[in-house]
Amino acid sequence: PRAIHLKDYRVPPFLIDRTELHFELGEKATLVKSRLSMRRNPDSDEGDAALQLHGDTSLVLRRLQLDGKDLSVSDYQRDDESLTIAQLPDNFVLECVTLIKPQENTSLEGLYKSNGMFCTQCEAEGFRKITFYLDRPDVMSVFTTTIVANRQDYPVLLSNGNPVEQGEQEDGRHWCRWDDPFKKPAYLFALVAGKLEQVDDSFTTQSGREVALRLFVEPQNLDKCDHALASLKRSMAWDEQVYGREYDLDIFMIVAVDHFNMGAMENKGLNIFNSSCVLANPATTTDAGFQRIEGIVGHEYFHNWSGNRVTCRDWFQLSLKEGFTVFRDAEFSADMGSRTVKRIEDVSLLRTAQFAEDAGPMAHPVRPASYIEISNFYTLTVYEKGAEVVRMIHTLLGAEQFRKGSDLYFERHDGQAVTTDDFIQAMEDASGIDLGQFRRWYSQAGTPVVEVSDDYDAEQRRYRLKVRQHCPATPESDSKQPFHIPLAVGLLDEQGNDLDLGDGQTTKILHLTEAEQEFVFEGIDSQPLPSLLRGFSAPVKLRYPYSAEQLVFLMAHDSDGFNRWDAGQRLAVDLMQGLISDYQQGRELVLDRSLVEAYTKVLSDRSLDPAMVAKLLLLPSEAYLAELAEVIDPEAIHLVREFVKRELAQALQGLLMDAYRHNRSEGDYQLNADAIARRSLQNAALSYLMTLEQPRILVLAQHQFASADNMTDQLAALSLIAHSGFESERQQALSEFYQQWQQDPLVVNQWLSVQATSPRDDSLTQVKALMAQPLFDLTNPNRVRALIGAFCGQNAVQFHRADGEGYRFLADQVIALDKLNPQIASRLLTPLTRWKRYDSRRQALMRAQLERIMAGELSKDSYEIVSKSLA
Ligand code: B3K
Ligand code: ZN
Repeated sequence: PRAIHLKDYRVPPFLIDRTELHFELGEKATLVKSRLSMRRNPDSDEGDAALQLHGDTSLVLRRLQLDGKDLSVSDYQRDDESLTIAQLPDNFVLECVTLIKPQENTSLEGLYKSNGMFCTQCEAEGFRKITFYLDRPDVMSVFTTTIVANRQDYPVLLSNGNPVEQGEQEDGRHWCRWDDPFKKPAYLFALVAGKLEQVDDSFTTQSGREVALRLFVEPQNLDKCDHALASLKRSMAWDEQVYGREYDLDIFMIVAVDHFNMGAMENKGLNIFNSSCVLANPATTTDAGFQRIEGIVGHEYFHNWSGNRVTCRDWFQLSLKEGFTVFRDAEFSADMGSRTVKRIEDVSLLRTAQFAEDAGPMAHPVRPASYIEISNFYTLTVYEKGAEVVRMIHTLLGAEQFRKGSDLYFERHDGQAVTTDDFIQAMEDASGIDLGQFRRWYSQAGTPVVEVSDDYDAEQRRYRLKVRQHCPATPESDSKQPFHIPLAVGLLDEQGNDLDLGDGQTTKILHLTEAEQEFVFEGIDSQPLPSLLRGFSAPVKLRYPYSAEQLVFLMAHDSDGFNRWDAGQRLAVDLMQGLISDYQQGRELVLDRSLVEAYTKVLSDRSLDPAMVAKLLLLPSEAYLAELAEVIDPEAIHLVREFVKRELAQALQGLLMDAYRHNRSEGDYQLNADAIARRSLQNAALSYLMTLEQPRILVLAQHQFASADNMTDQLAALSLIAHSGFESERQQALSEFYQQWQQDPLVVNQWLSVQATSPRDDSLTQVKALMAQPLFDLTNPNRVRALIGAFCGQNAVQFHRADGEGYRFLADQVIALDKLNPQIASRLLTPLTRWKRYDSRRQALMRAQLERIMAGELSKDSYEIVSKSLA
């Protein structure tokens, strides 16, 4: 497999003005007829270059016609990936008939079947599995799609745009034609055919146009549609208010499918969703699930402007649409719920998973410079770090100038395929602010480290911050230029009040642009305590030698909600790192009182939002502790975290019990911010209490499990009981839950994950046993993620068992899956790619499995990941 480089980009030599597609859907085979109105691109410098259409090996070419005349095999050349035709006129019509077999397509890319329904996934390069085409995002065309299928099995026939015509045939087949007036690249094409029910709604845009909203689901899911539709309407209103963006077609459709490689897809006017990211009701969906769905529905909807109306020139620019759209959906969620809680969740993900990616063998810039398989670059770096980069632009420009910039961007580039540089340029042009150095965030990989020290001169009433930045080497480059980092800073006085930093400002943005800089604050009456990187103003690792007392103080007083939480995290991390090394040295573990004191304050402070209390109580995750470790010791991390949790539970029993009782509501389920917050605190408290292994607490959990009227409470209780040492009770709860929910595949997935993430020593055996049951299906990515993904990715202590069986298990699964679904196989590999972070024994075991995978025949997807990991 060969790498593709950004520097080799050339404009397409041909354009496609019109694309007319005709699908004859069948059980044995599907015929795809295309009629492409093409011309040479006047902007191309490739002269009379041949036309090279993308086309997967699986396409069976039945007929090819140029301007109505048949072409014979000597008129074109075919290889594994393309079809080449030379000596073409400047304008022509190319017609092509291909035969494909969607029912055999387990890659879930291109046209495939899920539970008897036909559906498509074309991003990034799936359209070439449907027909021969210029399958690149800078070739934008107007599409008309006709779908013909048996009416009985496929009463619903959908594609992009507006339905314009339909009819019946004599043979029991019917057809429907769709017209999409907006030019789009092939990756936004979609087709769905199946026995689907629909729920209708509508939205009136700010200019008074009525848009029909339609959610299509399998009949058994009709009671799970309300939340997605309500989220969609909120998204549409939000994008009008915050970005001035109105929806453009008369109809917006969402389809839920069970077999899907990722969360959802923003196809023009016809979003296709993984059923797990759209279907919800209180009995089957947790609060986190509801919030996730709202965010994803928003994300896909927002793509209509940031992605579809303005799209990417090439796939190196992926973050142009993804980073920006994640930023948009995060702000949407922040506006719909608690801003601080949303920020805490996003930063937690970034600091654990994205920072780990940035420090691993697959590290790449937000705008990668090369790839072997683009599917491997739908990463936390492109999405989450990309969103942080857009957030920093927002910080540097301020809300008003940022809005001017986005307006200019959408206006200037509507209908175009552009680059991240075009985005920055629009921001610069609209605001007049220089983002020259800032652009390095797009081209340099790695997580910058920012080290801060300070001194205070009482006589001069002067406070100074010394700041140094550096960025560790990553595979693509050893030396990094300094980044432009907006560092948001506040200074607290002895009472914990913010100092005025000029003009009544209590938070100031310091512009770090050099490797070393000094910032001076004048007129400071006493030694202040700095609150640094407020709101996590840049995706960096911040170092400042805070003492435990200072952190406890910040936890109680910082006016920045994010930093209050982060002070608690720092305090806990410091203590736990000490305990991890105590454990490794065989010393007795003793928990320092500072954490107990801090948590006592948190639990006693009735003025705090319960959601915030729940977040403050959550100890740093094992994944975060691993990311911070020099050499990761999964066992020590797990045991120490459990120890700290138990010690805290012992010391705070009374307060935790109060928090549990006070926030628990039996019956009267509600889904609003207040109720969600209370449930989160209730379940956080129960999770601490369960570590005490007391029968009376077990009874509480069992009662909650049995009486719950919502999945949040039921699943929280199940997972605590299932991960406990109460043997018969855990088996009973697991089997009752399965009995109750076996008909609901999404809930069964949750049940699988609970077992896969159990820290008990028998969990690998359990996972294997579950895989052997008929309910498991290697061709269903949700099942694979729920069981194999959860075990390997979220159960560090068992995946990293000393005997290496976890690694062998993952390698076995990847080898089997790579033949069926390369995208899922290569995703699953992530935990093995981090082998360099472990002790030498584990390194050898992990490496051996990577080498075993490498020895077989591999997809491009897995080849890229494994070869880069071993390099
Ligand atoms: N754009 C899609 C992701 C497609 C992934 C293809 N391997 C979903 C999203 O980010 O909205
Ligand atoms: Zn997206």
